[in-house]
Amino acid sequence: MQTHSSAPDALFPDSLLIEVAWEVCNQVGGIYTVIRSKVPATMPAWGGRYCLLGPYFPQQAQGEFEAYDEEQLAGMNDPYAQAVRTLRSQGMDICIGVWLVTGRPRAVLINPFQVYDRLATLKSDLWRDHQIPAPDNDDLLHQVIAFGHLAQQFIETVARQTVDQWKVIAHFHEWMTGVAIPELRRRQVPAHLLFTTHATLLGRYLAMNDPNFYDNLMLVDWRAQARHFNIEPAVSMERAAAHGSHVFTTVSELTVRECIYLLDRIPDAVLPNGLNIERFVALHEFQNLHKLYKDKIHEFVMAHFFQSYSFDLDQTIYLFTSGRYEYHNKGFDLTLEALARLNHRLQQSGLEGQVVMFFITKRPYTSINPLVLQSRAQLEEVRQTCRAIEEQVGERLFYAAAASHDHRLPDLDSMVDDYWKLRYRRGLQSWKTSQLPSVITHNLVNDQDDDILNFVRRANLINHRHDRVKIVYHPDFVSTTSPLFGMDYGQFVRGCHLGVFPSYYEPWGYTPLECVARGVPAVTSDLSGFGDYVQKNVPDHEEKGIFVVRRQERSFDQAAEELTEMLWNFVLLNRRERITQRNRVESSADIFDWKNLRVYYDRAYALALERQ
Ligand code: G6P
Ligand code: 1S3
Repeated sequence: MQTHSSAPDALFPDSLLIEVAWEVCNQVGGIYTVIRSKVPATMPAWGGRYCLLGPYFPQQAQGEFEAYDEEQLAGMNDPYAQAVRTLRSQGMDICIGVWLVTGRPRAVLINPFQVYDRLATLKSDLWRDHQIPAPDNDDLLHQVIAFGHLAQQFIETVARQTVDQWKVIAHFHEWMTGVAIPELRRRQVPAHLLFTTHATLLGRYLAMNDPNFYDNLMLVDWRAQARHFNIEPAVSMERAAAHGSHVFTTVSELTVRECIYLLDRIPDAVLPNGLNIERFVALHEFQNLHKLYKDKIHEFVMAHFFQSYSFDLDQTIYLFTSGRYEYHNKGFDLTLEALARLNHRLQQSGLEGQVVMFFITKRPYTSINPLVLQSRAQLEEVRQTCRAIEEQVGERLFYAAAASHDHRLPDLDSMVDDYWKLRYRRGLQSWKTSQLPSVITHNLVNDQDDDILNFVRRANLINHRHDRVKIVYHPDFVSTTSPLFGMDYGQFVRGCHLGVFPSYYEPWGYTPLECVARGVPAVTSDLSGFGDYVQKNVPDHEEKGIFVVRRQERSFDQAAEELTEMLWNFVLLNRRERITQRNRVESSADIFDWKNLRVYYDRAYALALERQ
């Protein structure tokens, strides 16, 4: 890469782009999705001029990062390889290679622990030069400070070595990497710096603790609150990054307000999050997958409920919510309230059918509930017996048919050996129980203080036979290795009918978008960045299966009633209507493809190039 880029899609052909994130080759949460899913849309525009930068954690990087060996590195002539060689010659532990994700971008990873012996100096420099305090015993902050220092050195090396040839854009995500920004400015490094915050630290804490968060936002004394929550160092880093960057951005209009009042800088731009939307060539393909994975969910439901009582699976609707366990912020409280109301309405209505609601989240647990596991094993035993009987009857019926003279169906019962009849009866006898199906699938470390469990106990929504809304609380993420579902999260989403995410605090919120990308309708709220974006930019979004609960300036009760109404209307749809709706959802997903949303990033880069 000696000359400036001439690729047909190339943007800013005289610039390099370094995107810095804690989650490069290191999956922690939503920012991993942003960075990773954006790569396929970024590479055509930037190609070899694009480089990701993140901390090196061998456990995490293993399997998704392939480092270049010495020989490969020696033969490379681009600015990133040159900078890595320079820094290595100075003793830095830094590697360059390929992130093994779709698009295969270049990545540079730096081990933060290599400067731990100099932490005291790094911390006192941070305080002296930028008034950022750092505590003694916080390992995450130590990693952040160490990585920030090393990232600053890498970017400075690239920028100074290429100053005559390239303009360098360095784009930092979240405060953990943004801590490098103030020092890059102090040292007047010739680079154009962007900082994107994906939430404000204080915003998240306040929203969790203040029921009137949005009303009180204007009045927050940031330092006093940061001290109150014991997060002053991290908040100071976030503020320094926001103020030090040439272009400051966030992910939604909602977070803009937080930035103004909690970080004291108006963002220059909003960069909404997208996905790499992959569509099947044949439309019916994703509908077939829905059926396939719904059948797997049916298996779980049979094992979980039919031990106590049965219902018609063909008339059962699967709803789910998922996300980190932030009971109030993620809207679990509102969802439960609406489910209780829906249950009541369905009971009164005389309509057929069931609703099963899954809460998929993560809580400390000791084990999977042994009774839940046992039920699954016993049902499997019943299935084996049924298969053996099926085989025996099949063989004998075939023989009887061939030998038959009167063409009449013989007595099938007489074709089953007593052994299998007994085994069938015993299997069912030992499986069936009079106990209610458990709400939760695992034994929690703290069952008594769990908000979801306390709600269902209070509301008596505990899977009675007569309840028309049943609850399954799975306090672990769904994965292929999970013995209860045995499928990955994406497959589980496909098998459900509706995702429910009426968050109270959600800067963006990928969960409803992940539903839409798979053709599954979803509920979001106007207090989530995604919902707010949909309301403003997607006409007829309800037609397209994206439902936005209005929570801004509305009481909990009003929002719960609106959500109940939405769920009720959904439950009333017949199969044909659901299939049509899924088709519409799936075809609207393109709006959120990075190919369409990358333009927001491009504009921010253009603005950064104008500023220095
Ligand atoms: C998909 C399948 C159909 C199936 C339907 C069930 O569309 O292609 O074969 O009947 O799903 O839809 P439902 O909304 O009832 O799960
Ligand atoms: C943040 O992750 P979170 O779940 O802590 O960033 C995500 C990506 O921008 C965003 O979707 C989410 O709302 C934020 O909260």
